[in-house]
Amino acid sequence: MKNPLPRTIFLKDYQAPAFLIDTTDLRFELGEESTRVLSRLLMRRNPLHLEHSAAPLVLNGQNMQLESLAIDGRMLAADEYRVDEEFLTIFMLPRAVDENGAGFILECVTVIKPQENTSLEGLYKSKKMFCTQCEAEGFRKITYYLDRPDVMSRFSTCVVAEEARYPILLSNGNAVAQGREEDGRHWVRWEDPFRKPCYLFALVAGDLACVEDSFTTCSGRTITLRIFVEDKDVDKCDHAMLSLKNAMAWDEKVYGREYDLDIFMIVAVDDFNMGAMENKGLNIFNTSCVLANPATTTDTGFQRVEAVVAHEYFHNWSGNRVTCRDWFQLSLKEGFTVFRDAEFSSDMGSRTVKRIDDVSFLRTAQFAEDAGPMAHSVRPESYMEISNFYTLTIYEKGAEVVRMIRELLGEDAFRRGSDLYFDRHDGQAATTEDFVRAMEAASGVDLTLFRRWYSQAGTPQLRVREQFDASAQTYTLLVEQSCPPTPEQPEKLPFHIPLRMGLLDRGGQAVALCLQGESSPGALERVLSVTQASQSFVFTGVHERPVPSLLRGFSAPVKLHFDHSRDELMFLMTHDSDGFNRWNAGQQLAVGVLQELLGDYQAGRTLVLDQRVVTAWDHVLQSCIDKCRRHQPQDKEMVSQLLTLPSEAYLSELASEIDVAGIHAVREFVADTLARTLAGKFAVLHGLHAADGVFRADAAGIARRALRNTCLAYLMRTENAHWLEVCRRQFEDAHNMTDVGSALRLLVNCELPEAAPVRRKALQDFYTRWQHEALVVDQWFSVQATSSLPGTLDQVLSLMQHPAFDIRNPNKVRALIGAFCGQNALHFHEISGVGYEFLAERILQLNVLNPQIASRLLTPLTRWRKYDDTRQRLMRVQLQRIATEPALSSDVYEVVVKSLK
Ligand code: B3K
Ligand code: ZN
Repeated sequence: MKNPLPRTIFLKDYQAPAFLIDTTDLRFELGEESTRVLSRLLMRRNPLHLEHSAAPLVLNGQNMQLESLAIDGRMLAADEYRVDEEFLTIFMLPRAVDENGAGFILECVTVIKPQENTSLEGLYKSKKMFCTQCEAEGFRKITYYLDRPDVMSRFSTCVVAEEARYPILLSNGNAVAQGREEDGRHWVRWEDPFRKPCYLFALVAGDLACVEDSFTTCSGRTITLRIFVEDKDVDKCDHAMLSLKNAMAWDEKVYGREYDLDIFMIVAVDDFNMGAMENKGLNIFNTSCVLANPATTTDTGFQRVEAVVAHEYFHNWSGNRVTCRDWFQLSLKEGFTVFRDAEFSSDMGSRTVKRIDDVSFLRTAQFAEDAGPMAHSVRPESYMEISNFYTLTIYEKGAEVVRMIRELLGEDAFRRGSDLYFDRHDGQAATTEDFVRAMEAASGVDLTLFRRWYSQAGTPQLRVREQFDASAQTYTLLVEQSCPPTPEQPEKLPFHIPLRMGLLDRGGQAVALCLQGESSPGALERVLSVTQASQSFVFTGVHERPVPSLLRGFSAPVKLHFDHSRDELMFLMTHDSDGFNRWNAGQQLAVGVLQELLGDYQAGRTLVLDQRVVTAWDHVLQSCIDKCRRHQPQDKEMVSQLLTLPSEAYLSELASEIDVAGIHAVREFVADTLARTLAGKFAVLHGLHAADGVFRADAAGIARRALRNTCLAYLMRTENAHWLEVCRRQFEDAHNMTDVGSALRLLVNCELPEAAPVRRKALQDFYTRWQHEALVVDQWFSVQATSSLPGTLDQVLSLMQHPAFDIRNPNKVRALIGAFCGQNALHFHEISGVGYEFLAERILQLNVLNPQIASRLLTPLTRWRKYDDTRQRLMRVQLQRIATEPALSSDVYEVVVKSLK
């Protein structure tokens, strides 16, 4: 446990490190009781440090026992240093170190207990395997060190362990020597030729099977690729391996980045706080982000594996070769790398659907974060616990910021900018400012105002109005921007917003866009640079009032308001040349209708669905059916997206006060009405995409399953027992988890009385069949935790007693507790407050075991301001209850205190 009143760290206080570590030689003696860590550091004073030759040597270190300490071979006496909860301070250094900057060797032996480390940070055991997680500040739980990313060192690591239990011993870089000792132990020595910060250090020891392949780089080097998993999982590595090879080829082609070591390893572990970690040459992954086969993994699961494998691989350049100067720069590597992996996924599958998925996620979850008590900018000014800043803002909004730079620069200049950035900063610890400067230098584009995206939090609002002057043949867009206050930032300056847009004439054709004062004929699409609080763009030569298509491809992470009529939205749904905006028009149509219905619902009026929604959905169905019959190509995954109503989470984010039950009720009403009215066409489309017995993991296969299951979900709403039977058969007969899981989800949420026994049997059979596959059991937990039927909390409570549940395993916690509290608004926000009490109890329990997981789980409670008075009070009571706990981790403390402010 850390200091109960954590310090706030400020970006403005950044100072270069007082010491440097040129080389780091480590020896790990792994044992069943404890582990000894011998460290030998070649250090010297940093000539760039302000207080050169005065500062004492202060090393970070926590939860460890110091066995011995020596400088240049001389053991230090107890009065020559001080050890406290967080630091090892050495007062006197040899004279030559202070007088002429000479190097010295610091040797230190510490003892740690990985077996007792439930925080899953530092060195810990997952099942029978030793593994590490050092980012951000886990290395200090392994040995005393300068645990900060701007201290880069050359590492060598000797891992020693009992050979029978731990035949595989891994660390970063290349294995350079190995041997056996007489007592049954063996050892392997690894050397990493690249300097790196300690957060990229990794070690693994275990009894693991290995799947091996190779990749030949653009310069002809052969790289050995190894994925280490438990023996039973070797049949689930093909997809990760293929994704890795695709990612390696893509990074060469799109960014000119070649892999640098001779070996690249991935290890899968069961107990892991996040998705994966990009340690140099030795990525460590949550099993959920590596293992995939059709029987156990949904299509979404496959896509996640591909994205995460690529993301971690891409970090080798954007993160490892060029790393972060300090943790305020986290988005330098995360935002850029998320952008890179999103582009990769777009190239591997449907670009439009990938964008739709990403924007949906951003607009619900990141916008909510930006409007909540933990809102922070992409480059935060301060933090108490850095683990709390691995957020959607740093990752997802950070990626949007990079995407906007590309919008403003264009593809070619962006690539020149990224080349320059890698060139200039290879081997360095850099800042977001370095990144922006390289982009400016390579393009000549001035990003002065654009930099505000890094320093200002909150989601900008863009209000756009139009004016058409028939006599002058001008069409004007009046753009106004503002940004709501966020903690510590009451006022905001205007952002530099790239607004990609086009105009459609009444026939649906693109209008040439010629801005006043320009002479060229005008492109059919352009990116307007919005930089002021209020600004007009006048287009000339416009003969009739056009329909504007704004923010194409979601060119900036803003909330756009434009008063499109419902008829115009329907027009855009069919005619917009931008796929994202076609989808978005349908969503906006549905949002408007749903919001209106919510007003009716709250006023007790009868609900009547605007016929235009039915017409729009009918049109999507019919044109898909027509194209299928004529065997015309179409993006069917996109069709399935077009048929999906805005989520309750998105509607909640848009609401000023969230009416959980009302939102649920009106969305159900619209979905039920669409299902009833269009049942015939849903049935035809379902029939056209019936399972054909062949499983294809490619884009066409994924789209086919998505469409089939979207149709089935509507058909299940028709309360026709036939579809219940179809669903039951799909559950029993399908051989892939996408179809099995979708059917199970539908059964679990089906309100028909005759569904109850089918549901019970399905859940039972599913568990019996998959009890030995932890990741499938996670799906079983989460499908039950997210059920909208009554009694779900009781079910969750009883599942917590299930032998398969383990509160120490983050995947299980996320699948059951996280899913209930974060994805089941209807039950979590039940008006008695039992959901809130349930969560507070889990937080207190996890605060001790795993503070990072506890703090993440807290999110739904922190959003109390968005609810009615009764719920606000109940949520705050639980937050206060957590706040009074005496031994709060810094992770939970920071979130609780900030959300109560
Ligand atoms: N860089 C890691 C995240 C580490 C989180 C530490 N609390 C994974 C990633 O973003 O690739
Ligand atoms: Zn990352």
